Amino acid sequence: MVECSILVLNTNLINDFKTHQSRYSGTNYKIMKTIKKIIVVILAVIAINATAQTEKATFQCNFDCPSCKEKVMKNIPYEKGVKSVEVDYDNKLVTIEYKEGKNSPNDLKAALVKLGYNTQIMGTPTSFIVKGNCGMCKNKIETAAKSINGVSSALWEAASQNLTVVYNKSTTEIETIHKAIANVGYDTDKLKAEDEVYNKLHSCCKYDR
Ligand SMILES: [Cu+2]
Repeated sequence: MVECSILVLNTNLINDFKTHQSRYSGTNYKIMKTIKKIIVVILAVIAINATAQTEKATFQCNFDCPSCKEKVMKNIPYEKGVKSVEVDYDNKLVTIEYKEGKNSPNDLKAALVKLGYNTQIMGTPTSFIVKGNCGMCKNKIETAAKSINGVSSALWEAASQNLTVVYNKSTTEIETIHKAIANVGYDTDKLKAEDEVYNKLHSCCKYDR
């Protein structure tokens, strides 16, 4: 009789375990499914962030001592969407790279003002190749670029053939800047100067083409 009841109890225990086990594995399955969904969402967010366009903006600030640079480098990276900060102390320029849609030149300007600087938005910095040889070329290339309304700075380097312009996107288009440079005889990586204009260049300025 006693043995019999133990046997019944055991059978009950086994059945109980079986039902629990199936219930647990059901729960596990649901958890796994949820985890999978979460992972897919996380991966999607990472992918979106990785492909998010970045934008650059350059600002002029009234720096008066080298610690200004440190202050900007220390604080601006904490602003929304900021990916990198460069300070050109000599020219009192700050260039900030940020994720498009996460921040704006106006908000970044406000952040610099909050740090105590009188700040002007210069525009978007862009670099492209312009062919040339000497100091005379440099002068003509930079002057042509700066003659366009909305271009706040232009710097050409003979060694790298690289021109960096800072321009206001709402005032001018990059194509206009290329055109102005080609018009004075210099080939850019997007636009070739007319042969007629190139031929009129000073002999020392006739770059290889
Ligand atoms: Cu030249």
